[in-house]
Amino acid sequence: MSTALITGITGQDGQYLAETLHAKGYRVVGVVTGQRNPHADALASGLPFVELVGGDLADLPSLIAALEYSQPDEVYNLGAISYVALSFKQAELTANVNGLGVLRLLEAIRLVGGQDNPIRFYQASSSEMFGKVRETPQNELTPLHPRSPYGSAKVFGHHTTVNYRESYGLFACSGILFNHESPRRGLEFVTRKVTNAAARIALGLQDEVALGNLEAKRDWGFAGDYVRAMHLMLQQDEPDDFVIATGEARSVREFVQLAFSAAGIDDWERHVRIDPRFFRPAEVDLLVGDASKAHRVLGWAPQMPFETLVTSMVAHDLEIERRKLA
Ligand code: F7E
Repeated sequence: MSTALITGITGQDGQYLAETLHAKGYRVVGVVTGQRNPHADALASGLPFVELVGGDLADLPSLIAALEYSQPDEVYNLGAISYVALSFKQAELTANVNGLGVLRLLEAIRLVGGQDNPIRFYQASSSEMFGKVRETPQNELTPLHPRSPYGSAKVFGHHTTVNYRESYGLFACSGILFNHESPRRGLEFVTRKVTNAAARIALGLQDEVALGNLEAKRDWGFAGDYVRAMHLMLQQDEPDDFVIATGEARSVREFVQLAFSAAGIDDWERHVRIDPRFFRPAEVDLLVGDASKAHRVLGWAPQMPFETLVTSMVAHDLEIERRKLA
């Protein structure tokens, strides 16, 4: 039985990855941060097969202890401050967790794994690293130009992963994932914020939603498809970096339109208020990925079409909000 250690286990991707690995027969150990972490309680009831261990990406000794306890074959580093807007307000913390946290975890793996280190490492890199894009679509060789403390910290984590692979021969992979969503997405991200608002407006529970830049374009896929790629990367003969994306860009405006229409609302513009608070100091205007290397080498392809993703998120939010009403 293989063991996987996952940081960020309480997040959207952590949960999908835990389910995917459990279905493959893995023992899954999740790192949880903090004292009486409320997400850990929810996880214990939602995914009872996950073993929890305390640890924090800001604390090297705790990472060493988590590795010594779990003795993993594979480590997936999904832990991060993942909300780009928050990273502008807590830039130092973001650099510490999303940037230095990767270095700490790699050092811990080097220490615990010893000479012929068998531990395989996955780093959750991000399309936010492309920022002010130099070419479209973006691939593994596209120059990086981050536009936020989040993006800058992810660039550090990405290069550190490559560096540990090249310097110490670690089996370390970096997955450059474009936006990926699901009904489990946090309400602070634009997709879930919109599907939740559309559901609540359709049910008469609220009248409007405040949004920022509707013209930004993103390549939105389904998180359940993307965690399969993470696992595939660690099953290859050689470690490498891969872009994971659908190759299709849509604007926030298109997303809103589709979500509202899925909730049965045609005049979406009447319900959307533009609020400058949701604009970012520097915006990433367009992200769209070229995942042909992942198709060729990993045999990976996204399965869920964009329309299905949006309608399933709206359906889920309608169900949750109806249940609250009952
Ligand atoms: O914003 C615009 C906003 O916060 C998407 C994270 O998973 O993907 C995610 O980062 C776009 C931006 O995601 C609102 O300005 C307009 O252009 O959903 P988001 P993100 O920043 O793209 C990458 C790949 C990651 O790695 C990150 O961890 O939507 N937008 N109005 C808004 N965004 C939010 N959140 N709220 C608004 O009201």
